[in-house]
Amino acid sequence: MRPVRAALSGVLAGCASLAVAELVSAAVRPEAGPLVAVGGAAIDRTPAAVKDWAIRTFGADDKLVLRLGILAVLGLLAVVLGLVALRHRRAGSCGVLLLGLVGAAAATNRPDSTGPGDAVPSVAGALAGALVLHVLVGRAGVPSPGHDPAPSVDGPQAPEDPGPSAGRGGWDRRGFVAAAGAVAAASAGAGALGRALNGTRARDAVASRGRVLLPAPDSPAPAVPRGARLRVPGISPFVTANKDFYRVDTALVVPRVDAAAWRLRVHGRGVARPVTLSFDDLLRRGLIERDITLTCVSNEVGGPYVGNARWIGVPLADLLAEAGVRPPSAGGRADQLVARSVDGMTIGSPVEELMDGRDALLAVGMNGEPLPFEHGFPVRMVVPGLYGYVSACKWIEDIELTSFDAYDAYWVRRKWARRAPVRTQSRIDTPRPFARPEAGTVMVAGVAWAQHRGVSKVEVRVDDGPWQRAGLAAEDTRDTWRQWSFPWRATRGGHTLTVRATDGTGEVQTARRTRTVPDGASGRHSVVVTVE
Ligand SMILES: Nc1nc2c(c(=O)[nH]1)N[C@H]1C(S)=C(S)[C@@H](COP(=O)(O)O)O[C@H]1N2
Ligand SMILES: [Mo]
Repeated sequence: MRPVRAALSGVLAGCASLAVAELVSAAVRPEAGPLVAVGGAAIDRTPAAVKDWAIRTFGADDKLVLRLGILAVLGLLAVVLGLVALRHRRAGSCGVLLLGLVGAAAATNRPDSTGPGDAVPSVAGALAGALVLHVLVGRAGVPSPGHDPAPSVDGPQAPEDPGPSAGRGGWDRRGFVAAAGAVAAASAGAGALGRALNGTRARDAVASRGRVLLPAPDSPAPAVPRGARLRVPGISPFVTANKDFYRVDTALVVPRVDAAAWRLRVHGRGVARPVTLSFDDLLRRGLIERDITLTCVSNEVGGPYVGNARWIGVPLADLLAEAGVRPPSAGGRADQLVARSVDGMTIGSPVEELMDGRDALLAVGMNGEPLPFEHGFPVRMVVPGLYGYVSACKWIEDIELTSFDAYDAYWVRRKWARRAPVRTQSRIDTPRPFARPEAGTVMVAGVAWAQHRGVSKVEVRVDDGPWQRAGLAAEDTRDTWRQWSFPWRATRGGHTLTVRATDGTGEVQTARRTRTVPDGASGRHSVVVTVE
């Protein structure tokens, strides 16, 4: 039974480590905790293909899966270290300290690290874990002479080796159980306290969001034309509700930023008048309201990472112009704007497009409420026509003007393209793949998007038949998607439905299939159904 006790000692040491680290991270920074730091480092080091696969397979649960994975690995390591400690008590504790160093290295190397202090939670946790392992393994494995008269009664036994017969009385059962129980209770207490303390920071942010009153926009969005919404069951709603809006980011813990303490700095090349703005400064600038469809470059053909919302925000181009920034075509010295978030994300956008008259926004509102935390509270960028990874920085706190030659942002360092306008795409929402509709008229319907160029036509093809024009819902703006529908006279048997869109410039959506890396998937969406 000694190995079981040793393994248990290892796991308890692991729990004590994490609990102490959580508690100490409340005093340092919640983001400096080892789980968050190691998870973040893992996300940053994951190859694009694996990340894409994770997003595809686990969707919004990808981060939960990562956390559980890290915990599983840690649990395994804890068991191994417990067993090691049984033979070499010091080596086990050294192993725990080494793991602590890994956590410390991850925490101090995070892009949002504020300095060497970020190592403290991991180091403190490791010290606690090493001590716990040392003490517990001592109790689990070594007979305590004072309590153990057994060897002399049962027969000749080496005192170093209690052996099976000495098992019952050969180790300090009561001592071990008491120590293990104390460690478990203390860990639970420290962990809970740490969580609660970390939670109070979030509470300031939640309170600040609760206090936000969005002013009425100086330039409201025109009402969505009545004909923009089709009444077809199964079609994506024209406006995506905040709770249904896709979420793609690298944040293992959603940043909770206190709007009262938030500042945005605008500086860099060609910025004649650098500024730092508070949240209230932004709200005072006069807001505009626009419907804009946002798309992720990781969206597969037919995929779910696209959504349409009504945003409220400050026109970014005006702010840049006031700071003295000129677009490259007007002699400006910077062709890239790098937006930085509170969690260290960097997103690079072309200055030319940001200032070409489109509604590039520093958004503060989404569908009539302050930005949800998941979508970037208090402020994020939204730019019509550019994929999110080159335009839509959430939790933004810094804007630096530079050049594409001088700086590669986060995703560009990971093989994604520097510039990435949204590709023309169309999606069949209904019928669903492998549906079994009845013969007769079946409504085929979905959405099509080509932000900032607009969608001028959608066509549907049944099997290898001719392309047939679908009915297009009215256009809201060329920055939003358009619903479409096609009443199909469905005949019995298996059929393949394919869709293609034409953008506002007359260009037809290509049939050429490409992967999402480096600048967005192309190709046409098909759905196979069996008509009964
Ligand atoms: N700070 C930060 N901003 C970010 C990201 C991120 O990982 N971190 N991801 C970007 C990507 S890839 C996309 S597609 C959009 C998604 O915005 P949403 O999650 O609000 O839909 O946010 C962008 N902004
Ligand atoms: Mo994205």
